[in-house]
Amino acid sequence: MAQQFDAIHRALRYVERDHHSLQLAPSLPKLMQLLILEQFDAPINYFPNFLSKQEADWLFTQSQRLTWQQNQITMLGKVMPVPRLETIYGDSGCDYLYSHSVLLQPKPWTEWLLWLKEKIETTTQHRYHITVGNRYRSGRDSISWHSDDEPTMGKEPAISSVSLGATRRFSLKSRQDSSIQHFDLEHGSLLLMRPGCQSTHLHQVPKSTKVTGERINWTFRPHINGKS
Ligand SMILES: O=C(O)CCC(=O)C(=O)O
Repeated sequence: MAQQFDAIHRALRYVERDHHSLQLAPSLPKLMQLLILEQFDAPINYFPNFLSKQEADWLFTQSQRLTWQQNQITMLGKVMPVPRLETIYGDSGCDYLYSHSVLLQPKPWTEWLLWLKEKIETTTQHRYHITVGNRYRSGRDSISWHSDDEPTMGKEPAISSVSLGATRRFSLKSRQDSSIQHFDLEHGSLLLMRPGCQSTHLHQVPKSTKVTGERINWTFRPHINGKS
C-alpha cells in the first residue's frame, strides 16, 4: 500500500511538472495510468487488458492472414502512397471516404471480427457498423495528425480502437491549447475515443526508429447506412 502511494505521488509530481506532455508509459502501474487520465479529463478511455493474451495473439494471426492494400492519397494536389496498409470490413453500403481521396468499400464481416465488434459494443455501450484496419509493417509506417470527422459517421462519433502486435505511441493534441498527451497502446488493448474527442482533439501514430515489429489496429466506427 505504502509503495502504491509512493508511486502515485511520484506520478502526480511528474504530471504537475510536465502537464503539456503527459506520457503514459507501459511501465506505470495500470491503476496509475487510469488515475492520470481521470485527472486530465482526457476524452478517451484506455482498457489495457481488454483481450486476454491468447485472444490477442489469435486475432493478430487472423488479421495478418487477410488481404491488405496500400492505397494512394491525394494531398495538396500530390498523389502519394498511404504510409501503412489498409483494409475495411462492415455492413454493406457503408463505404468510407477519408481525406476526400481514399475510398474504402467494406468486405462482409468475418466471424471473428463480428465477435470482436460485439465484445467492444458490450464494453463501450456504443454501436458500430464498420471496422477500418491499419497495418503498420514497422516503425516506418504511421498515421499523421488528423481527426476522424467524416460525415458518414454521423455527429460526434465514438470510435473504438483495438491494438494487436507491437506497442506503438498514440498522441492526442488539444485543438484549444495545442497540449499533447502520449499513450503507449499495447497488444490486446482497447482505446475508446469518446463522442466529442474528434472535435476537440487531433491524434496520430508517429513514425518510430525504435519499433521494428508489426502492429495491426482495428478502428470500429458507426456509419449512417449501418444495418445492425
Ligand atoms: O493506429 C491507431 O491506433 C490509430 C488509427 C487512426 O488514427 C485511424 O484509423 O484514424
